[in-house]
Amino acid sequence: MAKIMTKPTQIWPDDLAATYRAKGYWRNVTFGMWLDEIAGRFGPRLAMVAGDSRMTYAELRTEAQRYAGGLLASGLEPCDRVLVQLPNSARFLPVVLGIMYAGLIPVYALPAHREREVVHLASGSDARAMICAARHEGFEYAPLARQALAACPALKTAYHDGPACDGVAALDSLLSAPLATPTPVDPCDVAFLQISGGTTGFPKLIPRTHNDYIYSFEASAGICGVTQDSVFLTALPAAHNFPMSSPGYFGALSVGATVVMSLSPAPDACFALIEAERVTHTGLVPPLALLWMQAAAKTGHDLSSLQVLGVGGAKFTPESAARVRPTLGCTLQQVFGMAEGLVNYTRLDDPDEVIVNTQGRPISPDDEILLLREDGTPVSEGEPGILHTRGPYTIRAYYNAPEANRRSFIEGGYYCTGDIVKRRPDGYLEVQGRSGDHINRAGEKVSAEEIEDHLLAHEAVFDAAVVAVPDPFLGERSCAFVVTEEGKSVTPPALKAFIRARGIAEFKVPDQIIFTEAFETTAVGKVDRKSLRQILKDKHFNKEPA
Ligand code: J2J
Repeated sequence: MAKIMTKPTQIWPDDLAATYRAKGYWRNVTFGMWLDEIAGRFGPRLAMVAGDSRMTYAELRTEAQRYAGGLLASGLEPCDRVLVQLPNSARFLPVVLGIMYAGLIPVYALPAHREREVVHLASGSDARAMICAARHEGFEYAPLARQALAACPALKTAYHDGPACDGVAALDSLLSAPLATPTPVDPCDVAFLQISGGTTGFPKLIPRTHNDYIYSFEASAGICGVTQDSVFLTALPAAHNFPMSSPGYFGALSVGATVVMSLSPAPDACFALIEAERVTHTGLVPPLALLWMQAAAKTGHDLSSLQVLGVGGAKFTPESAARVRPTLGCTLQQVFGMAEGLVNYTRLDDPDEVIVNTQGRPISPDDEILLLREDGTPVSEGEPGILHTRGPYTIRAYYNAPEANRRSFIEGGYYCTGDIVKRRPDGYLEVQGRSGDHINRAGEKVSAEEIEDHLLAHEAVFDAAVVAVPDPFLGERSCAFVVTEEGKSVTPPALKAFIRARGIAEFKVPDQIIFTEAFETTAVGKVDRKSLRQILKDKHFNKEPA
């Protein structure tokens, strides 16, 4: 029986949608139209530098139009999903823009994802095609593409950035006659599916619309001071929401700036690009910002072009924040955002105290913020609470996930971020922690539950609980507490190897494994997972040694 494919949607209530339109947030422009707009306005200017490739806006559009033509000629139809797993190469922008120009929907996978995640994302989105690298950081993607083709019946074709080989087509074979105009789609329709940093099981799919997303990065470009003369460096993996839109390469392209793609976020690679291309703006997660600050003290590269460093994805401590200007010579902009929508920025002209101590305030005057206690009642002024939000670019539902939607959205359509936040009298937010159980490992969110499930699949594992532990380099690392089956044993390296072999991204493999006799129970029986994780964490990491 043919599987019923549900077209992704994202719907705001009529009254709010009318407000967002009336206030000019939603311009009624699709990504295809937007590409035509920027190519029309900035045609001969340099749009992208990636490795040896340098493309003007006009060339970027033509290249995207050629992919669009090829994708439609291959039999894909508007709204079909195309899984994209590309590093920050010269292919990334023309491919994703081409997909959207054709009216197709990209689904963003990270280059670090392996069989489990790729199969989950492809099958969860009913992707009909997949586009990946040939090789990145020593990993060959063709075998992964073959695994996905075998596991996902809807997935018909995989293309990689290399010559055709054994069931995987060459990406170049898609470069055909350019599609002259964008496939007409509704700007309220879903433009792409982004992955959530989820707290439960596998990542959920986040449907973002043309209208809401274009608003978020165009407004961000203004807030981040990106202009036609700016040069934006994409240092973080391009599939992440942060480098995509806060202000990201899309924000930079929206104002005619140049985007530089770096295959690695490491200081040596990026510093050389900053010097060579006179980079003015970039964004980093805190552990990388620390690494850059350390490296800057010793570098021979000229970093003087750098004007703004955005830091977000995880909490940046005030101590580290205060060191940005002295070490890198640029303005720090703290960014507290999420792929589901809401993004907060400190403003470039804010006093140092605000830039150092807060995670900013929302992009939009119509971003609504609710801080609630665990019991759902609003906090009193200045008291920390769980951040709930709705607004012109925050989703109202995940794709095809009724359970998660019941948990993550409350009455009025507010999204429950799970972040514990304090709002200062000046409206700026300070992130204090979170209520959800995930590990924020250098900005990559790892679900405790997902890793526990992998551990439980080992025949020697009776029970497992994964917790986040503060780490001086990563911000947080993962620690798995494991109870073995009676009479069975396994070593930490063997357990790590087992998890790796299940085909998951390396950043999800537990950093630390502690074997323990049995898990805590209370007088009334087993405690819930959340409390258990907290008990284990307190016992092993938070208590002063006796
Ligand atoms: C503390 N926690 C933060 C910050 C995100 C811009 C920037 C980041 C993301 C991102 C993004 C934080 N301090 N400054 O999409 O557009 C944690 C929170 C949040 C979660 C979202 C963007 N900035 N976080 O990190 O979807 O817990 O998006 O809810 O990956 O990261 O993760 P993600």
